Amino acid sequence: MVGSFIDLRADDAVAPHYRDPFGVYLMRGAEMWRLACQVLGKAGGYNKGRSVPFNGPVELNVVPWVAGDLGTSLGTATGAALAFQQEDSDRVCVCTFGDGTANRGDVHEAINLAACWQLPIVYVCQNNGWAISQPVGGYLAGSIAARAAGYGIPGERVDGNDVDAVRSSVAAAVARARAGHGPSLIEARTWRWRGHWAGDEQAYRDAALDPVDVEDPLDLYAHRLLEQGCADLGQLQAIHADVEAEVADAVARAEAAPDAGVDELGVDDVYA
Ligand SMILES: Cc1ncc(C[n+]2csc(CCOP(=O)(O)OP(=O)(O)O)c2C)c(N)n1
Repeated sequence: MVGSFIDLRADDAVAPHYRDPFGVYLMRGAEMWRLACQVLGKAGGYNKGRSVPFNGPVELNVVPWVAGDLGTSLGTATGAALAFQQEDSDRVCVCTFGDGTANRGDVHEAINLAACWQLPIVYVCQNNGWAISQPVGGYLAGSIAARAAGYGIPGERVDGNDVDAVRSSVAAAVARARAGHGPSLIEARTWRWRGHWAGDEQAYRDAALDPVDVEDPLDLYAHRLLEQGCADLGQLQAIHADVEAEVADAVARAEAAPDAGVDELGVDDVYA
């Protein structure tokens, strides 16, 4: 997620997979405590505590989630790219989605249209091996990156655990889109180490089948920083402690904030 979005301009659009929006909002300057308010149904959320909690401040150019219906976000993302093309601007859209989502019809329709119209968009599939309780082998026989050939666009598979690899692959595709050469499809291979949601007991999972040669992206990057002498262990531990304190503060502040009430149920933000 970080490698996909880190190099974009503020006026570029992002259309995040549902695991990504809060990270993207933070990268684009949103306040953590207000995002926590969104999860807790508090009036202080950018969405005023309304559903869907994924929707943050609109001015950050994060394509809003209009439904929890997976695959539809590729349609809105592709629409953003069409708007950029019609404006004659050099803005681009980067869209992330899962390997399960990749099999919705909407995904094919969106990418095909973007390819025909040479829209400025980069599609990044995060293939983490799972769709809730289903292992990827049960719903995907081929390769997502290889589908690109069928659309007539560039496709690439990258190590999704390596933030630098994702970053350079997305940067090349963004440069291409910005120059008017159309969309690309990137498949970032990773692994879902935890349950589908925080309380998922994962009774369906045989941990013995977890890959042994895959490193957690955060560990991999920490090791790289240490090896390259960019940071020492003490600095990395200090960053962890700072982040933990920041998250704890944000959650405590959100918990203490007022709940959304009748004032948040008005028609403002509904009609233009
Ligand atoms: C159209 C649709 N079908 C089913 C669901 C239920 N659902 C929610 S998350 C999910 C798994 C999606 O898997 P993937 O796209 O691989 O994303 P991941 O959870 O692995 O990040 C499913 C099937 C949904 N939200 N929308």
